[in-house]
Amino acid sequence: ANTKETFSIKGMTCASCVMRVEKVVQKLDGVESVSVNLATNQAQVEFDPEAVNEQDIESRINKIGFEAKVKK
Ligand code: 9UX
Repeated sequence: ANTKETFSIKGMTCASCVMRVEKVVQKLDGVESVSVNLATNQAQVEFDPEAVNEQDIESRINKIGFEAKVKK
């Protein structure tokens, strides 16, 4: 079953940042959907926890220059 987690993301300053994050996260195997909110600096990601985990998602976002952390 898919799960949905919220991530806080530091460093996004424009709409293109949002697009960049959404594009790379959406491409990860196991990710069903991703929605980034620039105003709140948060992303909601729906994914299959058997295919991809929170750390994979954080790492992918960090790799393009932001600072992501899952919210517990
Ligand atoms: Mo906007 Mo973001 O000019 O990585 S794309 S700051």
